[in-house]
Amino acid sequence: MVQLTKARKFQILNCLLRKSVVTRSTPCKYASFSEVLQLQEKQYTEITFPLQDLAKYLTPNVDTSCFQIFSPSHDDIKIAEAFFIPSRRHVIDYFISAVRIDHAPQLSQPEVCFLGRSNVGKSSLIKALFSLAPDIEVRVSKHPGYTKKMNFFKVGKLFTMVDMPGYGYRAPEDFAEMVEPYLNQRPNLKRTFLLVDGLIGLQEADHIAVEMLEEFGNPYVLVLTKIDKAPKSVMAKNVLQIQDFIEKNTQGCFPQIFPVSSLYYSGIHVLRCFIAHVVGNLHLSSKQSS
Ligand SMILES: Nc1nc2c(ncn2[C@@H]2O[C@H](COP(=O)(O)OP(=O)(O)O)[C@@H](O)[C@H]2O)c(=O)[nH]1
Ligand SMILES: [Mg+2]
Repeated sequence: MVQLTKARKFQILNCLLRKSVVTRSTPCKYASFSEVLQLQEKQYTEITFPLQDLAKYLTPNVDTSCFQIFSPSHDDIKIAEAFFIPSRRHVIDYFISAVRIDHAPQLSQPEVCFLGRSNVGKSSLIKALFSLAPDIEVRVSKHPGYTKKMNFFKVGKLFTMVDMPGYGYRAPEDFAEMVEPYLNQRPNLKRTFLLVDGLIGLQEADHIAVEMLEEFGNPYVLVLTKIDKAPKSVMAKNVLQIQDFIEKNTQGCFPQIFPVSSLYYSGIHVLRCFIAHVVGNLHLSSKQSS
């Protein structure tokens, strides 16, 4: 019988994993910030600063000071966007998948990961962030929540983005298998983006993820997904509830929530800017905390 080397087995495993559905980003009209800048103010604010847009749906006594902690200038957003545009010298592409933490590549670049329940919109968000690199392949499993793997994407030599396996009804077991060892052992992990469904808000499994991030002392950010599906009143209620939760129960969570729509690119430009900032590639023109 032919003996396979460890490297060859790993190569075959990766080939098998690549047999999931492959989707490519389709560049959308508003994928680039220069297009958004052409819009009327109302639409510009909706797409660029969805949280600030929401402020007008709240009663005047509501504290919105957390809405603008990270509020980059146009120049900051444009500079950050350049990191997400591929070129011959700055290759942005899918790198590798890993089904176990000891299969994860050892990388020295800073890393950010996207964590959340199955179907919350992790892969779609990564696709939207990479929409200026239309050739990139973002894999969406045929059976949501079935294939448990981490997908690594390289952004040139600058940083790595990781699409984490989704957790769901098997939440504690899913965490123990892969998410927990990754969060606990990844030395170059700079920030975890924990995705929460904008229509539903925080759920039981999200609370487990928050407890884990708090326990390990990992800095993290809450991202509210699919905001195009949520009526503004529902989103306002969820934003305020989550903000209250962050303030009262967390230490490592960034106080500002990032609402996004991967379909309409709302919140995507500012999120690119935040990522570029936390991985150390962007020094903002105005003083911001992160
Ligand atoms: N309307 C809307 N649908 C979204 C958005 N993001 C993701 N979806 C849909 O939600 C489903 C799950 O998305 P996916 O990215 O595969 O979730 P994942 O399992 O967390 O990676 C897919 O049908 C997406 O098309 C969004 O911003 N708006
Ligand atoms: Mg996915």
